[in-house]
Amino acid sequence: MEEFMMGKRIGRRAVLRSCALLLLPMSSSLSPAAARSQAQAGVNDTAALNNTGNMVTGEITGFPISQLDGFTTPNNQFYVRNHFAVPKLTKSTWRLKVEGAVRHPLELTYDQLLSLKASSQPVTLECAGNSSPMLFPQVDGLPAESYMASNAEWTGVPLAYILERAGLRPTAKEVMLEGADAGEIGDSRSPAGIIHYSRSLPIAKARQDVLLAYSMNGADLPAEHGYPVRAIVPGWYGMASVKWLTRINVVEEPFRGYYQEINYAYWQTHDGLASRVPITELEVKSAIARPKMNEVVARDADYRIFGAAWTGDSHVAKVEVSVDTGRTWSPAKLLGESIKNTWRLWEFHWRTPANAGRCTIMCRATDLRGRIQPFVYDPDRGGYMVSHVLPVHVEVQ
Ligand SMILES: Nc1nc2c(c(=O)[nH]1)N[C@H]1C(S)=C(S)[C@@H](COP(=O)(O)O)O[C@H]1N2
Ligand SMILES: [Mo]
Repeated sequence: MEEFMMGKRIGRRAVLRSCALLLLPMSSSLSPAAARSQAQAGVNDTAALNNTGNMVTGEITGFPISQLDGFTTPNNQFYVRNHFAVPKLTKSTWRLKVEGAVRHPLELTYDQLLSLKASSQPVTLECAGNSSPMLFPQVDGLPAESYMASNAEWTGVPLAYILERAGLRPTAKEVMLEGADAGEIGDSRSPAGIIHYSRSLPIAKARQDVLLAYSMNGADLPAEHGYPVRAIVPGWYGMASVKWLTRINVVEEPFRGYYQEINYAYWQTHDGLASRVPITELEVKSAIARPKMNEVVARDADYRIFGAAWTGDSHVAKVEVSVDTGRTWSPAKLLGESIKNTWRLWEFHWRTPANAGRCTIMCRATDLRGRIQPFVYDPDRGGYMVSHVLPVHVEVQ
């Protein structure tokens, strides 16, 4: 069937594509196999991503969440998710084109962007594929070491200002952001040729709080995080924050690109009709940084359980902890102040059991919109948006 659909383009590549389909029934940014080997290695594992042959060179590097100790993730620990090779861009040759349904198409240089009024804001990014290895019990524990979420202070120019200067036409519907990175994806659901990484935002979101960032924690963006300029879309999953941004295209129809509708999209069913919906806002979620999965803790001792919690377009209202496999829950202490679109650190002082044995710890966040983490995963999310309660098992000795 695959070969039939491919028409004339049957060959080695088509065969590889069929295999890839069999191996990857779910549309996940982090395939089970890739996630597993990446988590085991605990380091960059580009080879694991080449599951369709040798056409795509991506990178997945997690943040070792057990090392969480402050609000801000250092740049060299911030998780990395790239779909193609990092493009080699320079400040002097970088240009940002703004075109489409605008009155005044623009082409900005880096210096021009820097001359505009800047704003700074901490924003937590989480990849829509974060925690997807947790869906597979046989890899119990691995994601605790490799988290696809991190927090940084970003500085740049509000996208709203650029759109205002370009002058949106009344017909403008969405703002498509395109990266300089490109490649051939090579699965049966992708175009055959080379495509750029691109995502779109509704006009309202584009004008609300999106930043065209050139600085991360006070330094130039590192190459792998989008040097010299990237978008930061607060409160949305990471796929919206397009790196190596070089083109903004204001479109009059909903954008239906690969990373909009095929990848980073999921099924929603209304009235018995399932339709494909792009992933947007973050779900409410909490993570246990310590103890680590399968950590050995002393019995009858004080232990500080520590973690982070975040949500989209709201604030974390509370985090609860259970140390008895979900039977009883107690409030954790939320640390620092609540800053919108960033994670909130929390702690819970636990008196460990008097007797040795295995113990299951869970945490569960609720936001001010009343959203609470569920206990089960909705399979229509296709491996993305893994936000249900995830247990951590420890050995009491
Ligand atoms: N141009 C471009 N932008 C991109 C991506 C990409 O591959 N290319 N990956 C996206 C995804 S899926 C995520 S989760 C975030 C990751 O940002 P980070 O690598 O700085 O953590 O970037 C997003 N922006
Ligand atoms: Mo992502």
